[in-house]
Amino acid sequence: METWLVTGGAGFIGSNFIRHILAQNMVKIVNLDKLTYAGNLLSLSDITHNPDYTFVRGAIEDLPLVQDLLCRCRPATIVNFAAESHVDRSIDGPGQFIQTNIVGTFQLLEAARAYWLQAPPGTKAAFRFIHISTDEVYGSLGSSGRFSERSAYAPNSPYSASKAAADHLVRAYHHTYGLPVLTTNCSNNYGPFQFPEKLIPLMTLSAVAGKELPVYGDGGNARDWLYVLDHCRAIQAVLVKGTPGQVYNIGGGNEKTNLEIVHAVCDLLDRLQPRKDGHSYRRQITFVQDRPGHDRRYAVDAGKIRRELGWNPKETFDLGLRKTVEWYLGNPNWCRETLRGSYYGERLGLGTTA
Ligand code: NAD
Ligand code: TDX
Repeated sequence: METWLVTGGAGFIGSNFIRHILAQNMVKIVNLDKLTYAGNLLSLSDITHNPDYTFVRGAIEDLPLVQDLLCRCRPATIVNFAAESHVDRSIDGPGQFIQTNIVGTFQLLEAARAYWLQAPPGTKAAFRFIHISTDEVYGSLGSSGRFSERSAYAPNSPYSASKAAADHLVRAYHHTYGLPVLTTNCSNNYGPFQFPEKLIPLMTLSAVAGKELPVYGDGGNARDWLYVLDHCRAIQAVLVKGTPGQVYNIGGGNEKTNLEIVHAVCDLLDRLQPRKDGHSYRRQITFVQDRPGHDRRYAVDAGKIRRELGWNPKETFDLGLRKTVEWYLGNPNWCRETLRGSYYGERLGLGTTA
């Protein structure tokens, strides 16, 4: 059985990806994660004792550690999820985003290059480095159009700029050294195990806690939402069938304004766990100061991955959102433990802290 090294596997998408892959009983997974506030081993508690799974605590920018790990586990593939991922936090403190997303990706590429160069011919030919990135690198759209793989990079937040820099490094390692890399640029994910600082889990938990539901600006900013398992399936398709050096955009074709999302969450909660006073959770919606530099609209053209790799999203938004909201209601222990000591639903990203 071959081994895949997954970085950032204790986070939202990484933990879903590891569970999805291990269920297929065809590879061993080594998960390298620093366990920042966003990483939580509880998200993997059901697979901790799986003999095909190993956890290593460490940072992707720790070159000696990564070199040693590659030497010991001889992975066929590296999947790089590790990142600082929250736009609001990047506005308050960009430094960690530069460190992890840029320097970290660079160090991981360096370790991968050295490992790949001295690998035996069979391993060398089959090796893949897959870098998980975001549609936010393309900047903001007007009222029409979608991002394709040919769209120019125009990142607007420190988060998206750091992801863009990492994407360029990954690209350069293919162009210059021939490292067999693949990059995916995906739209907003939703689903179980997402840290409750992001829109959907934050609104769900704040609503049932009787708190305000802070909608930035006029609530008209639009995102293209994709269920996390559909993203995981897309990544696997890129790993198995993608062409090294290529970029694949991934999106749900499911564009919604933030206000539509918050309304949908409130309406679901009205059915699943009605407020005691009989009013709708929509009463708790509050329009608050906008996010600085807030991108107005993202929409992804996923035609290339559909055509070339045969991937299509399987989840409908209505069912995916219902599963997600039910999961948060049904896992109060995970929510409590994940948030403990690190985040209490407070407003982030006004850029007022230095
Ligand atoms: P997340 O914040 O939930 O998880 C990130 C994980 O990386 C955490 O477990 C954290 O502990 C770990 N980590 C952070 N710094 C590290 C370091 N230096 N070394 C090792 N591990 C480190 O993020 P996510 O939402 O799961 O996103 C995963 C990846 O997918 C990111 O690269 C992100 O940019 C990208 N992405 C996310 C979305 C989305 O909607 N969430 C969409 C497109 C792309
Ligand atoms: O309280 C809120 N109120 C609100 O109106 C929060 C937390 C967010 N918003 C808005 C801002 C965005 O327009 O909702 C939208 C979604 O916000 P986030 O959940 O913070 O996600 P976003 O900024 O779109 O970025 C996400 O998708 C792309 C991920 O965090 C990134 O890692 C990914 O690359």
